[in-house]
Amino acid sequence: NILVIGANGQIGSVLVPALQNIYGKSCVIASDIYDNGDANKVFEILDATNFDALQGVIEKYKITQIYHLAAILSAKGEKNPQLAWEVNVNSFINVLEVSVKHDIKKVFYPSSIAVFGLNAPPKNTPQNTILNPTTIYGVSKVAGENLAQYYFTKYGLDVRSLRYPGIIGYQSLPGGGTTDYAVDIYHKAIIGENFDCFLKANTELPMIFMDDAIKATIKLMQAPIENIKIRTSYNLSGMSFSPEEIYNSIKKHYPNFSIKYIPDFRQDIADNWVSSIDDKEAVIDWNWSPNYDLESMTDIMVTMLAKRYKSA
Ligand code: VAH
Repeated sequence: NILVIGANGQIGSVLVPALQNIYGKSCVIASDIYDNGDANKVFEILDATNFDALQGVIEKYKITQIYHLAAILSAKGEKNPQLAWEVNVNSFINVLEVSVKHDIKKVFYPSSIAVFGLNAPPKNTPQNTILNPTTIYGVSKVAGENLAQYYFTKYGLDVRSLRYPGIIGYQSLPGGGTTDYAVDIYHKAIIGENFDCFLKANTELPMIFMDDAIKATIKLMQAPIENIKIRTSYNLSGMSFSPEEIYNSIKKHYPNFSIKYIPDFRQDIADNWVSSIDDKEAVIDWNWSPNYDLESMTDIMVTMLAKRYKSA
């Protein structure tokens, strides 16, 4: 059975149905610190910073794989660094420890392009470069990547990881991220409101459409173990764009849509991130290739969200 920790989050909300489609509903155990009432899944309330609670769920459902998606993201983390460290790192250490103890076969760990700072080449950032993140979120993800590699090397635990770019999808709302402007902008266009963007027009960041992020996650986890050469975390790239570029792609559908750029503290976070990613190791090791670019993503986002708001 598969346990998804943080199942109600931006990624978890989409990954759980994707895993249910592959493995069957009864084999996927969704968990989070709160129940969102969606009955379409096997659900357990779980705070993974509590080792005994985590162990109890593992034993109750005879878990053999864990997707650990619980985290406090970059912007929210800066408001409470201690809590972000506790949630992001202590929960992951619990997952690693319980996985060794209960012979869990595979663990997925989400890292992020937030691990890169100003000492990494900003364009086509390579897999192996200096990681000097400026957010506690990025620091916690560098720690997590090295913990993953340590537990693989020392215990043979099959932990696999992706450095997700900013993820954009229509199925769920993100929370507390610096790239989340790129989700909110679609919602504002569709409900006919203007958009106040908290980043400058030319702030180019690495991004990926949700369906590509889910495809990459499943491809990585299903790859033969001998193909996995990176045991910290794989660079992953979908596309890169700036607020101005995504605004212009939406404007083709909503000619009257307007935007104002009002940078806040999240501009400082974005200014310390890279703008595009070289993910050639993912291409070579497990045949990664994204399906979506900005235009095809915008077409789907606009179509799906317009439907959602019409039926609401
Ligand atoms: C954030 N969406 O903005 C996350 C992600 C690369 C960005 O880590 O914090």
